Amino acid sequence: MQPICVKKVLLHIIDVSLKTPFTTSFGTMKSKEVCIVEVIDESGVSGWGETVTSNEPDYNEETTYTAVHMLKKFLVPKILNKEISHPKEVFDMFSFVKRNHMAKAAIETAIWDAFAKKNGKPLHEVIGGTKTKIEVGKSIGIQPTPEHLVEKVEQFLNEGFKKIKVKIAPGSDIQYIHAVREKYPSIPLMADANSAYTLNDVEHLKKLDDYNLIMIEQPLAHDDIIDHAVLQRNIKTPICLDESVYSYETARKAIEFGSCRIINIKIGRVGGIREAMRIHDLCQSNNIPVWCGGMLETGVGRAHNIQITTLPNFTIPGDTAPSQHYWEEDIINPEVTMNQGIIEVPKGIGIGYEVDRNKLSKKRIHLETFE
Ligand code: OSB
Ligand code: MG
Repeated sequence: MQPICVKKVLLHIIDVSLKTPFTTSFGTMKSKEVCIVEVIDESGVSGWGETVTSNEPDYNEETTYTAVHMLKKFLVPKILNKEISHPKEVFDMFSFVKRNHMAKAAIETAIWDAFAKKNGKPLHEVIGGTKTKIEVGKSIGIQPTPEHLVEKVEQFLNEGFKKIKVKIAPGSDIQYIHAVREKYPSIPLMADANSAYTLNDVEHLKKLDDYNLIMIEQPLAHDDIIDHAVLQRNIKTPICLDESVYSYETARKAIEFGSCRIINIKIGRVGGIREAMRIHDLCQSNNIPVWCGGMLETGVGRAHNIQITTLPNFTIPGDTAPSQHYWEEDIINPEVTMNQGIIEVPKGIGIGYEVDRNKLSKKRIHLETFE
């Protein structure tokens, strides 16, 4: 495979508004600024990545502007004009920067895209993914009442989604899950707490064991694996970790400790495709199923999510819903579409979707160029 040398990097900071505000245990998001990273190599090929951050440091410590700062000051200078023989080297090139995984992943994923395009291959082929279709679930934010939630669940089941994920928080949990289960006793159903509980809530969380959930995602602190291991010994529902598995090492420790039985892999949270693949392989050899989480991405981040989900141990439907669920108009062509809960993996080179430069520039509030 041909190496790649990035000659130019563009940071397109765009402002996007969700069609429907999304409420989690940490708040409601209506719109956000994100940074779309474009890398251009010496032959003029563009590769694309996305910071998957939002305006607030509420999911983890990063925000769009901390990511932009890290990119400008440290990450872009590190890769500019360097010959990179394979994008799997980029993760280690960034090891001089602690954490800031979403900033790193934004540019690392762009380099993977450019490398795949330069070598005339779809990205999933470069990473060894084999699926041609992927199954999709729907993540539903906290609703005003359980009745509102049941209505949404009905709508999404009718659209064909293969899994329903319900956001929960203290005060909006058992009664919501109860209402959904009463109407739908056997659908694949799970809850995501986004770190809203503590070990003081063990007795309360035990009540979820009555609802045959496929998992509860990140019930305890965003950076914890110890208390999760204690909780897992006390509840039957499998725990899935999201926030607190931010690296291969945290995945290894969580598995060894028994802190979870399932892992949600997000490319941004772990610092890029290379690390996401290592976590995928580790989970596979430990019989820990994985699925691809979402961060309400635009089409660029979503396209990468689709590509990584082609790896074989992504056996649970991911949160990679179609573009029209998030945006009036996405920034890629074609938009991501779904048929009865299935997305066809695009056959085109790189991420398989084209960035629409008109739509990108309409939403752009700031552009920075480095060469
Ligand atoms: O915890 O998975 C999460 C959205 C923003 C931040 C964190 C999470 C989420 C979602 C939405 O659940 C997933 C999506 O549809 O993109
Ligand atoms: Mg989550």
